[in-house]
Amino acid sequence: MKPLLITLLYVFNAHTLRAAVPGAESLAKLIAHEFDTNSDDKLDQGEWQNGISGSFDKLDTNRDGSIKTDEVDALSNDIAAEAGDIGGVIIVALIKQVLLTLDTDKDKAVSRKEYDTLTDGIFTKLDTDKNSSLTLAELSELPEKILAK
Ligand SMILES: [Ca+2]
Ligand SMILES: [Ca+2]
Ligand SMILES: [Ca+2]
Repeated sequence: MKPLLITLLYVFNAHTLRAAVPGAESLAKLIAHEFDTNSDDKLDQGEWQNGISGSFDKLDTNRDGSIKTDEVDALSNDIAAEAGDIGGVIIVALIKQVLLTLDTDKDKAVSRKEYDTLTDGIFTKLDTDKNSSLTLAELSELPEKILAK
């Protein structure tokens, strides 16, 4: 009896974790809104690359060539204006979490080079149906796919 219950709990937990990275959908909408230059509700590889590249400059508010978490905090108001107050808080937390995983040399700042790893592998990883474009649903997997690394 006990092992079965534990197994069920484990499966349930694993499922819940998988399904709910808080803010993932709001973040996906924000990214789509920023990156989707031809407004077809999908991101092709070019839109993704330009978007990622442009978002580095946006996040690097003091223009010193690296992103620190307090720079993300400084964008809280802008993000909240886009996603609502609660959505904003969750998205800011999520972006910081993603940035931490990109900081491979652990100097508490994300350099352009570290950030660029988002461009290279992630598009392919997110494009689950391999049609070279990302839907909102595919984009919602972003935090999970990065954080699960
Ligand atoms: Ca598009
Ligand atoms: Ca770093
Ligand atoms: Ca796709």
